[in-house]
Amino acid sequence: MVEKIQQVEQDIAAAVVGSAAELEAFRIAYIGRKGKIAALFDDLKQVAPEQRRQVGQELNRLKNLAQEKFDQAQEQLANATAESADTGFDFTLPTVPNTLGTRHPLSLVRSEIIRIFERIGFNVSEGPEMEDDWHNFTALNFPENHPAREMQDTFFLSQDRDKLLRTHTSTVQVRLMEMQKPPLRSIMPGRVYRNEAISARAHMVFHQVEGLYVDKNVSFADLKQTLYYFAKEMFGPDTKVRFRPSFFPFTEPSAEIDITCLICKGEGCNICKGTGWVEIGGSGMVDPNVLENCSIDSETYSGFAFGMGIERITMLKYQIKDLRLFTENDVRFLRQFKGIL
Ligand code: 2NL
Repeated sequence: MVEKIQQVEQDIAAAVVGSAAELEAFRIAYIGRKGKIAALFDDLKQVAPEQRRQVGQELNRLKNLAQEKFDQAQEQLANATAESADTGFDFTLPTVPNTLGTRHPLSLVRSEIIRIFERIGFNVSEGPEMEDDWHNFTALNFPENHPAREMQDTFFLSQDRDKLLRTHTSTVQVRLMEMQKPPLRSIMPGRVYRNEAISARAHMVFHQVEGLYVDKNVSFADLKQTLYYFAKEMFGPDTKVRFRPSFFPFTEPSAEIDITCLICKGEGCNICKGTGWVEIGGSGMVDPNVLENCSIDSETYSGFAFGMGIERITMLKYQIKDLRLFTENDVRFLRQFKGIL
């Protein structure tokens, strides 16, 4: 019996278990229920009782030896398989970061303006950027050869000056009034063009939003309340609004719209030049001549209109000091608007 145990121990030490097949053969030969060690345990019954304890201990030692060899070989084999499964990818490399883009601040503010006006029943209208004299000037009550036409620094596209790049989005309001009859409640955001030198405060391409409300009995009180509501929604509930008398060819009476300076809260700073107020746009009651030019009866209907610069509102809201940042596409600027919808 002792000799048999020694023989099996030598066989185990000599066994080659380098492959999955060899390992399985080893398991069946030594560890399995029909293997050599199990057979030796069966033989234990025939051993003389006074030796049985010692032989039993030897057999247990042999059993553990076989199991250890099996476990070690199995682990080595598993590691070797993982290494050889080479896919050509290096899974230890860092990942390429999937960076989200950001919306342009002008686009953010444009959307916010639309949302604010949509809540009080305004829809959005759009029109062409290349216009004619009628929609940009004549229908809007600009007299022929009037200096106001020169003041707009128009980019003309034709010799006869009848093709031009729109200088305001009022052109869309004219088209709307020509095509649809009151009640009309619409805002017109869009790109406009003026032949000006580029600086921190001016650009030849910029964005406007104009609004128009035409119906029976529309009054200046409606205009004021609409713009109060807009200013509080856009700039915060503490914002105050004031109207200053002004002149536009297409409105009568006309008023410029100021809000309390967001930077100093009305105390006076360099943004508001010490006045505590900043201008955000112009407004007024639509001139009856403009309504008639668009075949709307000015005896029955009245309306108000307003216009604001989207760049100006964005600069005030986000405290941006130079207009040129909007067109330079410097990602250090653009990335600051991350996560804002
Ligand atoms: C400004 C001033 C304004 C309007 C735009 C308008 C349009 C029609 C009739 C009457 Cl069709 N008015 N638009 C009225 C007053 C002011 O814009 O400073 N914009 C940046």
